[in-house]
Amino acid sequence: MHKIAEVEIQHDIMVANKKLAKRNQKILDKSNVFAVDVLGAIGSGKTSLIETLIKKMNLKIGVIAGDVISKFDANRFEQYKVPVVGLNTGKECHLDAHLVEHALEDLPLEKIDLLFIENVGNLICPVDFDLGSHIRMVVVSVSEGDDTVEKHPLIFKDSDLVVINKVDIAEAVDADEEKMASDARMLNPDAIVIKSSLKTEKGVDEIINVIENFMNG
Ligand SMILES: Nc1nc2c(ncn2[C@@H]2O[C@H](COP(=O)(O)OP(=O)(O)O)[C@@H](O)[C@H]2O)c(=O)[nH]1
Ligand SMILES: [Mg+2]
Repeated sequence: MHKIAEVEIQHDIMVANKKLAKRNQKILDKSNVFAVDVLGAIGSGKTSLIETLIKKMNLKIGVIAGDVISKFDANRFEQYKVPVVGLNTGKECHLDAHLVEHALEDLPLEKIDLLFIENVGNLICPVDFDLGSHIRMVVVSVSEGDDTVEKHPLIFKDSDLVVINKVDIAEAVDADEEKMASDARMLNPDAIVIKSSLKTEKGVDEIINVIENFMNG
């Protein structure tokens, strides 16, 4: 009995979140904002990648930065003078569409072409919570271990762009970046898989091209 009630509540939450996510996407579309949900473990390089893209992309960029507490990542983005809203999730391990709805109210959407939403760092909880973004980009670093992709199939099945990051240190951590890329391709043949290093900027132009192609439909 107890279990059935829990499952029902969970189901209701998911249905409500889906509805809000659809509404978020309508709000974004009305202002011609393309949104990317940026997923990945703590330390995989999500903030660093968004910072690199802010510097290199010739577009008006905005950011929603999810942090468990405080405004750690939001403060990092603020130095680039782009519109930023920091969201705190407290004990929750993912953003949800309701939190993002409030962040959208605080952003000057008319002045943004491309919105990055940095989700809370982990490869599990955010999967089921659609935020209303147009694509999902997952960043996984070689230092998480080259079995990380195959161990977390759902997030890779559900992402449009997979970035295998920190390839500059692959040898030092005995990781096979090719295995990670081929695991991702096997799990999701439709996803675009790019190997990157934010230290050498390997793969960054490719990531930019892919995001721009998605934006142009
Ligand atoms: N060597 C190397 N370090 C990286 C790379 N990308 C990010 N880092 C470092 O990894 C750490 C975590 O990066 P961060 O962007 O904060 O990760 P996040 O938690 O996913 O947002 C920082 O010290 C970055 O400088 C990379 O491609 N190569
Ligand atoms: Mg971060």
